[in-house]
Amino acid sequence: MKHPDQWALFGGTPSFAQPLHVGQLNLPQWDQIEVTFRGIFERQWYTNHGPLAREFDIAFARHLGVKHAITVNNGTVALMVAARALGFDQGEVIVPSFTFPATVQALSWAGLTPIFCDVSPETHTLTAEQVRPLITPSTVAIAGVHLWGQPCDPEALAALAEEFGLALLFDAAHAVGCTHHGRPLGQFGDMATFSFHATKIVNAAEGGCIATNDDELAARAKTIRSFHPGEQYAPVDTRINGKMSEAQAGLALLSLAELESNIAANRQRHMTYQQRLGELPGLRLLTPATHDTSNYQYVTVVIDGERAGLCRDQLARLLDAENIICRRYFEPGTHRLPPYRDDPALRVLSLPVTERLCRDVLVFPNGTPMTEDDVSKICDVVEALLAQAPALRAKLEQVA
Ligand code: T4K
Repeated sequence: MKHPDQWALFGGTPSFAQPLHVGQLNLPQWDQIEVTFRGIFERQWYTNHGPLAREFDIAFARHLGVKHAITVNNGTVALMVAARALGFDQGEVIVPSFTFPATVQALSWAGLTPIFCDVSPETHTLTAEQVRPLITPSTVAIAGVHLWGQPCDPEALAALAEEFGLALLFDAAHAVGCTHHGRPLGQFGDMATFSFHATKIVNAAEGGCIATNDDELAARAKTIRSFHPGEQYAPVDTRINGKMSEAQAGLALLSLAELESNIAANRQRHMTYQQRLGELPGLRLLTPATHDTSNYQYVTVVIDGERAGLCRDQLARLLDAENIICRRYFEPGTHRLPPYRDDPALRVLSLPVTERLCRDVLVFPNGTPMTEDDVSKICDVVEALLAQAPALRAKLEQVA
């Protein structure tokens, strides 16, 4: 084991020669990419609802078991299009702050007013009990997030939405390949949106999708997604260029074909993390409930600084220097970011679980390029750092 002076933050050699980033990229084989891209160049058809984009719409709808999958150019645009497709010009939407800012900003972009709600400390998602007291006559929708691929109380929120006549939207950006009681998460709510960003389990470099079983919502979303005259399926006021390109769709199709094997490999690494880090005092790794399945892309650890000996920020700083590039998702909470933090009403907002998670959550690297040895080595480093916590705390104060 390294002596406290030998850690990279204090001048030693980093444990990894190259940075190991949180979002390890799940990439298909180069020869498959070459064949797909040759086809695009030969057809000379690069975008505007080309054959690969149409094929991916069908393939992803089949994968989710929904009637419509409307693919777009990223997960943020998927949220924007879905929020517009709900058809409200104004109104309040209950949404978590503990999420990527895109979830909330998309609602604002659509003219809706986000009402921030706290989340469950166990799942990091909204619950019906937390949402109910925030419903007012101005509420038009609930926007839950299946954060880290964890189901966001789908049945209870659906019942609540029905009771009050509200729309229910799920941001499922993290949830490709995740199920709840055997059903893909894209099947819950009026609409669910997905991301195929490079760091996601299905990687189209950039990409997104709106999934729905509702023909009317699908017609509106498809029309909003494109200015193309052949793509008018419903009367809408505003449209946007949200089309998925052929290059994105080609990558998405290849990546979707590898989904199951990527999940299996992620799961194996996740288990190693769980066995090693889950045993350490003060560390809690999020794992799916027995009736759920995950894509295991996110290795999310909640750190109790008192019990662990090092708080999240101290550990992240030491790991960073070792070239283990974890991320403090999602800090600060969206309610503490512009434009929301400048809203006087939000200054008194109390979101205790959100504040704690923003302070304590650290997401570790995972994804296909990583080996089991990488994971073991990361766990060795974490274990060794925590074992030396008192000495390292003192040293950290000196380099502050
Ligand atoms: N809803 C939720 C709940 C989301 O988490 C997201 C996005 C969205 C909606 C919106 O979906 P998109 O519009 O993005 O499709 C990253 C991703 O950019 C973002 O997609 C994701 N969530 C978020 C959780 O993570 P950043 O700001 O952390 O990205 P970045 O560039 O720092 O990348 C993370 C790490 O991945 C880097 O340290 C290095 C590595 N990386 C990244 C890229 C882009 C690579 O190795 N190669 C690459 O090409 O947001």
